[in-house]
Amino acid sequence: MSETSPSRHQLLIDGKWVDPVEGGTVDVFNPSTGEKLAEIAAGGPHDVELAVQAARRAFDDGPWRRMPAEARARILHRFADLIEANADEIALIDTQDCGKPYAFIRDIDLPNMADLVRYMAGWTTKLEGRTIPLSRQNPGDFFSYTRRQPVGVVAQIIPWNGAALAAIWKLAPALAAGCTVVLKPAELASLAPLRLAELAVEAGVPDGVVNVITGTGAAAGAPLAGHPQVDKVAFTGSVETGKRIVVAAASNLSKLTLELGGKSPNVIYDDADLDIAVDGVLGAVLYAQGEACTAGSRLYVQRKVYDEVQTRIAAKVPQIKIGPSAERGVLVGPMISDQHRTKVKTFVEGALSDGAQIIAGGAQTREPGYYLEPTVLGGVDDDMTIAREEIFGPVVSLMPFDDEAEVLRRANDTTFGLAAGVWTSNVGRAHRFAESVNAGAVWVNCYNVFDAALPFGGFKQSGWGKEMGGEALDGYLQSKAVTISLA
Ligand code: TXE
Repeated sequence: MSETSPSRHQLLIDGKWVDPVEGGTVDVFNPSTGEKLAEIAAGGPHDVELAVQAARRAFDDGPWRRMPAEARARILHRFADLIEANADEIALIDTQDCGKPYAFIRDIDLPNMADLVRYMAGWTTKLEGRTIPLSRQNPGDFFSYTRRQPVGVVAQIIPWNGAALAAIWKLAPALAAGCTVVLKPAELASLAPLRLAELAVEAGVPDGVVNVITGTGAAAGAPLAGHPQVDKVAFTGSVETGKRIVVAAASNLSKLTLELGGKSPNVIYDDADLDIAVDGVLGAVLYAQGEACTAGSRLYVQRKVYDEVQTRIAAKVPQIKIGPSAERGVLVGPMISDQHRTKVKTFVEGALSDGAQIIAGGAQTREPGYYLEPTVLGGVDDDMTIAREEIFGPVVSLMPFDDEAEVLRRANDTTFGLAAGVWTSNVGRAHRFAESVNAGAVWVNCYNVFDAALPFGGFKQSGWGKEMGGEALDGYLQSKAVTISLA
């Protein structure tokens, strides 16, 4: 893929690459340079219709859900092998498309993606039901058992931050369960999901099992989310769009899982190892330049070490390498778009006019590309917008606290509940925090540790259901109770 000659991409429907019925393309830009990178197909309602019909046929009449589980597992293992064999290329495509630093995609996301596909391949042969003795019948009169069966045609709508990873977090459990899929990547970053779908087909996934409709949320996402032939919608993105998806899915009462935003607290106690904690909390918010749902954007520091932590952070921020996401050693790449950069800058300006001060950085921009310097803010109150809303950029608010009860109350004073971090050498304190914080993922003396086997998903307005782990499969299976008279 060259930055000088933009690539062109079609839709994947029923195993074939096709142009959208009504034609049209969406331009895609490399956020590191601002140059046009690609043209993706502008899918619309007609294309959604064809893709859903293909997925419907593949589910109702095709071999995918009927083949021996071991055969489905083999195809998934081949898919994982292909992801590994093409890891450099997928990472390059994704970094150019979404601006997440190459090393993070290549060394963290890609291994997790291959792991997850293999992990889910392992589950295909273990989707067991139960035998259940009926409580009001004589044991010899009836035999009852449950079967776990795929939920059906699944619409998967994913965001632009770490698009390759997002696609696999969605595809792997759906395919393992035996569902068929229509995937709608974000219009800002569709290229890695398209390449992954191509690899799924190459691995032997039958026609119609994986379909990809690119295009905007309004033209492609909305008709897909509300389509009457879709049995389940799985969405990752903003809370605002998540609520629209709930309304759309409600028209058919489709099943729904949601992975939404966060405003995650990160807590440093005065007994923490500050050498580890300071690097850890910076990584927690600067990972993927803050364009991560788990970004630890509320940093609570116990008063005794507050000045020390502030001084150390202020010394480290200027040393962080910002630059083109494909460049070696870059830790902070560009924002996804100029529009998003402006949104993040506006949050910082708003905080300053609310009375916050800049401790380090300052949301300076540089050209070309959509860069934004990491910014650390002090003097932030819990009630300020900067401390309440998801910023989705490299911005962190530093706030002092005095005791355990206070910081727990403040950590939980949010509509979100995705992730939380705590840095302490006191084991009891760590466990008390983990027990009491309202978040789906809690990290102790570490942050952003993900694993194929570990369920991930939020409390409160951060979402419904889980990605990864055995629990992810629950979103793609339904249980059927069968009762046989033995009379
Ligand atoms: O997200 P959207 P956007 C947050 C983050 C960011 C803000 C806006 O704060 O600044 O959201 O980002 C599709 N029906 N997060 O606008 O709209 C859309 O095409 C069906 C946090 O990019 O949520 C894309 O494929 N689909 C989040 C997907 O939804 C629709 C990750 C996500 O886009 C649709 C992303 C509709 N009506 C953004 N409208 C996280 N926490 O991980 C849009 N889409």
